[in-house]
Amino acid sequence: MEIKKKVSKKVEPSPKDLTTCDATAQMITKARKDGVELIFDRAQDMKACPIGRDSACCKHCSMGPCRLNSKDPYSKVGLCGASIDTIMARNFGRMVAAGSAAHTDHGMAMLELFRDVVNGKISDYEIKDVQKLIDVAKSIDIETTERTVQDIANDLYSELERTYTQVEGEIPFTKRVPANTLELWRKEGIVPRGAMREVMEMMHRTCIGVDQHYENLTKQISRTALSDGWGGSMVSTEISDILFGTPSPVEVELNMGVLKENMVNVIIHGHEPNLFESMVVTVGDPEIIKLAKEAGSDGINLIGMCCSGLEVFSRHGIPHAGNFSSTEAVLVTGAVDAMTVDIQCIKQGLAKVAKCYDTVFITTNYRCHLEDALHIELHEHAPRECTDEIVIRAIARFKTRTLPIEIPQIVNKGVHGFSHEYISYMLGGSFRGGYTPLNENIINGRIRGVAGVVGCNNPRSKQDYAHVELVKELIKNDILVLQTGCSQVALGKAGLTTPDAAHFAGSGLQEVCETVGMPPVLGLGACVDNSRILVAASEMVRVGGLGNSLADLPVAGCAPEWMSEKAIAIGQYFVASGVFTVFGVTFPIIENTKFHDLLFDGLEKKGFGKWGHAEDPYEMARMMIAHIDKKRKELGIDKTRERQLVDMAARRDIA
Ligand code: CUV
Repeated sequence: MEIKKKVSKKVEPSPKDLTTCDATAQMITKARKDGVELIFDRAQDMKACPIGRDSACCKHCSMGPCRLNSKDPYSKVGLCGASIDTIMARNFGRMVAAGSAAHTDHGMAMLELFRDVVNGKISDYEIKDVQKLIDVAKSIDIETTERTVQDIANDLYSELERTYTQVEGEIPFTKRVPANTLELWRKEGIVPRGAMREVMEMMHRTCIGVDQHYENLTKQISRTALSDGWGGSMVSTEISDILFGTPSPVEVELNMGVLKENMVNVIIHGHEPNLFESMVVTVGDPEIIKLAKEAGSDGINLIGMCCSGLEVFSRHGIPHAGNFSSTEAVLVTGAVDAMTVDIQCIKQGLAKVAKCYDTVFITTNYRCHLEDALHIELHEHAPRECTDEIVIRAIARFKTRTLPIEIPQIVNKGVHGFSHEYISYMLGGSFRGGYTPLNENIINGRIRGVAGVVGCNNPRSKQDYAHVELVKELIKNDILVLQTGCSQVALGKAGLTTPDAAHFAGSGLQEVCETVGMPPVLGLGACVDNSRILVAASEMVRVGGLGNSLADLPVAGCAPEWMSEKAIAIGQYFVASGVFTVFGVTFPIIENTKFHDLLFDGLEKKGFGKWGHAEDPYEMARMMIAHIDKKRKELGIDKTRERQLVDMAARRDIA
C-alpha cells in the first residue's frame, strides 16, 4: 500500500458533521488515520467559486471569461454586451444540454443493445419481459395483435430510434403525455423533435452571438430537457425493463455491512445495467465459484453502488453498499477486491483511493477511461470476456490481501423495486388494477399528494441529512413519496423503505400503506427511472378527478442534495411537464433577475411548473406542502388540515 501521510493544516470537522451515514463516518475516521484523502476533505480544501456558483461568469468565447457582479448583477455586461440574464440562461441551457446528453446517450446505448438482441447479433442477452414489450409498443400505437415478438420488437426499435435521430416531428413518447399538457407544449413550440437535434440546437444557440434573449433560450432549454425525460431517459427505462425484466418489490440489504470479510467482494458502480447483468451470470458460474473457493474464500459477493446498484438490486436482490458520497469511503474498508465503473458519477478520486487499498479499479466503457485505472472493455457480443476477467482479478487480489480490513457492521433492509406498473397493480390488486384507488385516496384526503424526492449527494451539505429529514416531514404530512437515485439509498439506510415505516406516516397515508402493505416511500430505480414518475403522473391525469394536465396534480418534486448537470436536466423536464420542483444546496441563478423570475414564477403563469430553492429540508417540505395544498384547493378537494411537525422524540425514533 502506498500511503502518503497528509499534513493537515487545519482542524478537521467531525465526521458526524459531514455525514449522517454512520458507516461512511466510520470510514472517514479510518481514512484520516490512514492518511488517505476523500471527497469530504477536498470539499474543505476547495471553496466553491462564488461567481461561478451564481452563474455570473461567461466563458463562451476568448474575449473573456467575463465576470459580472453577482451582488449587483445589472451593473455590468460582458464584452459582447451580454446581460446577466443572457449569461445565466446560456449557462443553464448548457447544463441542461449536458445532462440530457448523458441520459440520452445512455438510453441510446440500451436501444442499440436491444436492436442487436432482436436482430440476433448479440446472444448473451434476451427479451426477458415480453408483456412489457407489448405494453410499450401499444402505448405508441404499434400493432401487437397476431404478430410475433420479433416483428413487434423490430417495429418498436425503429419507432424508438426516432427519439434520438428524428429531425422533424414529435418524439414517440409524446403519445403518453396528457392532452392538455401536450397542447401547451405545442402552443409554446417546445415539443421535442429528436434528442440529438435538441441538444445540438441548444449548444448552437448558446454560442457567442446567437440566442441572446433569456425567454427564447428558456423555450429551447425546456425542449431539450423534455427530449430527455420523455425521450432518452424514458427509452432507457422501458428498454432496460424489456431486456432485463420490469422490477417488482423485493427486500434488499443496504449499507457497507453487506461487504463480507471472507468473500471476494466485487462492487459495480455506474449506470448501465448490461455489465451488471452479465456479471450476475459470471458469479453464478460453478467454474468461477470454484476458483474463488480454491483461493480460500467462501465465495463471490456481488454488490452494487449508486444507480448501477439501483438498476439491479430489485431485479436480482443484489445488496447495495451506498450512494454517491460513499463510493470512495467504501474502499477504505480494505475489503473491496475489485470495483468496476462504467459511466457517470465516477469520481476520478476513486482511482487514487483504490490504489491506497490495493483494490483492483477497472473501467469498462469506451466512453469513460481514467488514468490509473485498468481498462477491461465490455463488448456486448461477448460480455463474459470482460466480467470473467474482472472476477478472476478480484480473486487474485483476495488471495494476496495483506491490509487490515474494517467493515462497518451496519446492514439496513428495505423493500425497493416499484415500477409504475407495480404501483398500479399493488393499489388496485389484480381485480381492480389501475390508478383509480390512488386518485380516490388523494381526493378523499387520506393521501394529501405525491412527491418525487430524487437525486444525488453533494459534499457541500451533510450527506443524506436533507433527503431523510425532508422525506420524514412529507410522509408525516400524508404525502406519498416516490424516489429514485441516491436519494432512495439514503432513505433505505434510514429504514424508511420498509412497510413497517408506515407508522411514521400521517394517519391517512398510514392507513393506505397498511391496507396495501407498502412502505410510505417507494423506490423506483435509477435516475433515468424518473421517467416512471412521469408515466405514473400521466396515469393519474388519465384516470380522472385530479384535473386535466400534469400541472393540475397535487404533486411536487425535489432534489435536496443535487450536484450533477443531469439533475438540472431532470428538474427542468419536471418543471416543463408541470411540476413544482425544489432544489437544495445551491441554485445557479441569481435571485431578483429576470431569468430567475421566469423560472421561479413566470413559467407557472404560462401553465408549466416552476422551480423553487431552499437549503433547509424543513423549508423545502413547507414549500412542497404549500404547493400541494394550493393544487388541492384549485381542484376543490381541500380540507382544512394542520401541518404535522415531526417532534424530536419521533425523529429519534425514526433514526
Ligand atoms: Ni444517476 S446523478 S449522484 S448516481 S443520483 Fe446519485 Fe444516480 Fe446523482 Fe449520480
